[in-house]
Amino acid sequence: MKICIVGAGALGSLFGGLLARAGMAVWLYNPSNVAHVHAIQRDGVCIERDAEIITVAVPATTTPDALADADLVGIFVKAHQTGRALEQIAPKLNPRSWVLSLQNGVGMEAEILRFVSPERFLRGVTSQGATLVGPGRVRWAGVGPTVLGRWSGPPTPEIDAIIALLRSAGIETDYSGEVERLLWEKLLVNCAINPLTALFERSNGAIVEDPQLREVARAVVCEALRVARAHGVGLGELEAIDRVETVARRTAQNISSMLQDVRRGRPTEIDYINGAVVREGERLGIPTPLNLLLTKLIKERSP
Ligand code: KPL
Repeated sequence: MKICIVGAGALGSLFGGLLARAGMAVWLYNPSNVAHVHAIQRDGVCIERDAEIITVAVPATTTPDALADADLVGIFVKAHQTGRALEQIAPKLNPRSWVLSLQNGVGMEAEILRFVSPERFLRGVTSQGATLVGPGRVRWAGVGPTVLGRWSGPPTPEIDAIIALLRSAGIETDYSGEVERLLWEKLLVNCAINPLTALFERSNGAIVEDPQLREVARAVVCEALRVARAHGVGLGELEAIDRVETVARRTAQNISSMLQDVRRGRPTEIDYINGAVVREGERLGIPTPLNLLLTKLIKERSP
């Protein structure tokens, strides 16, 4: 199976590197971070985990040609870059390829579905934590489950094969028939961890270690949960809080993707995370003042 990773940044390079290490034919595509691509071409992807360093040779490229005969295309660009990335790859995209998005947030699916049939679209979530620490170098800062489902249609043996190959690469992966619920459950995690770690410049562990941040995070989760219930999330408040805090503990050393973006002066995914909760809350008539406040504060801090 040939796999092409679109948007090989921290998480994309981690997934691509692990799949290549397990013997898959993987291509990493990143048209904007040329230094990262050149470092991978020269030295391979370097995955740092605690004291261990895994170096894997993977072809990397700034052009989308490798997509033409890919069996699986992984979309790892930031949520707000989805439309542009899909426009760039569309001429090369093979209609028979499976397209998998494990992106944070909700709302970018429409951009993917402009070019990909809903039957070939796999959407999921991952709690793996990764940070780009330099060109070609990724810190694998947290291990967590990956769950994916088919946007439209029943599971197929091909999807089972994709899950099996992710597992064989050491990426714990399961299938879900309830993609929307899955996305909103993960959104609860990102709603609390991402903006608070970005605003207070803390690693994920602060969400459980700092009593004040913990209290605010819990209030943000409970507020977002009222909106998430309309999307199939059946968790009680304590369960939702527990999910968020478990991820914060498991990725305690990780710098959230939003803090990484703020530090680099890049746009964040806030419109697809807390901003999505606010928009859905407005539509449903559910007030979301905390999520609105966090959205505004993050926008003050990023371009
Ligand atoms: O998804 C993440 C992110 O940083 O965007 C978590 C799970 C919070 C890991 O850092």
